Amino acid sequence: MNRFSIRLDRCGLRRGITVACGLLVVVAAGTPVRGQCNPQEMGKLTSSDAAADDWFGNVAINGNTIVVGARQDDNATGVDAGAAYVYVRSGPPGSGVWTQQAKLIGTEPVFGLETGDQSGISVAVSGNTALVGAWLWPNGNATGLIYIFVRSGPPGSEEWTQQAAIECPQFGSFQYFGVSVALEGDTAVVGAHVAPGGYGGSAFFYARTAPSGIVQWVPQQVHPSDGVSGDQFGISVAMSPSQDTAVVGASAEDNAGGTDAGSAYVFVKSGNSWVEQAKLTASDGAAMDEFGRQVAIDGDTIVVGSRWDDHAGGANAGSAYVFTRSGTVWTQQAKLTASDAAAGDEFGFALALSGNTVIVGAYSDDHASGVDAG
Ligand SMILES: [Ca+2]
Ligand SMILES: [Ca+2]
Ligand SMILES: [Ca+2]
Ligand SMILES: [Ca+2]
Repeated sequence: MNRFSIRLDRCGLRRGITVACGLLVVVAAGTPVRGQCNPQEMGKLTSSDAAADDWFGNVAINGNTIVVGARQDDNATGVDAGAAYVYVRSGPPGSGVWTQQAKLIGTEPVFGLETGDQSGISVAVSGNTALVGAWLWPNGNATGLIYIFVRSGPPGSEEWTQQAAIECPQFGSFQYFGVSVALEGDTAVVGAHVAPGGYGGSAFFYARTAPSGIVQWVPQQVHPSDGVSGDQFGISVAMSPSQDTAVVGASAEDNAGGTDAGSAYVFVKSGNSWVEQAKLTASDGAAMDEFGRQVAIDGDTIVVGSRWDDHAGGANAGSAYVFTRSGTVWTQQAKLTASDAAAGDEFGFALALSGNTVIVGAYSDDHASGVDAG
């Protein structure tokens, strides 16, 4: 499964990023035109030790920090063990230079990162904390593990150290814990889209606490209320910056739209517990849309990608749906498609949302640079 993601900074397009075929391009918004941004490329990031088939390009951003996963990176821990790279920006707002600050490679206390674990399949960053998912750990058996790294030290000489390695809370292979991760402050959510139990997958919420000065990440497992095996609940996750609402995609859920039409579930924090608030589906959902393959949230707005949606643009041209919350009720506000949509674009495969701005990736879009250039 090829996977790209976009995380958008709170400042919206001024710090947007796009991904195409493993090349990461940092853009800044130039002079806006009606209804559109006019992004200017700020730079192109590659890793200091880039090599063939690293699959560099799962991205997250917060403030002046970008984290990029390279899940097929070969390193001392093994072939395709994977890694994540941290970049920081220096210079004036709206411009500046991005430089690599660290390469993050997880160290699991018992088994360690191994061949085929693909750490970096998912990444998240908030402040001085980064999460890196290793969905195929251990040794490609796909129980799944996440690593948490923290940054400390004086400006100019910060260092990243591993704060925790958290294994999938349930025993067993092929759960893919860490296929998706999201982090805001001390609150994280991690997907495990093939977790057992007949629920169709799981998501695990984590709260970071430090009783007696010892940092702990305390989990809570959630399932969809109507989940059944094969739903792929947890394939995507997103956490609101307010840390009180999250959304979890279930891209292979069967519903009124058809087989594998897909859905997304909203969870809200009630006291110390996360409870389901709503189930989102597309107003015009159809079989095999994969609605929920990617999700994004900010405040009372959620965007859900439907990369295999067929519409006037063509089969599998793809779309994204915007939902807004009033009180506790979520309703569909808009359906987004590309102005030049064409068959097979997979618009909606990657998403980012900040305030009133959405970025949607279409990684199989054909244009002047080539077929499926994205
Ligand atoms: Ca490799
Ligand atoms: Ca299904
Ligand atoms: Ca389709
Ligand atoms: Ca194409």
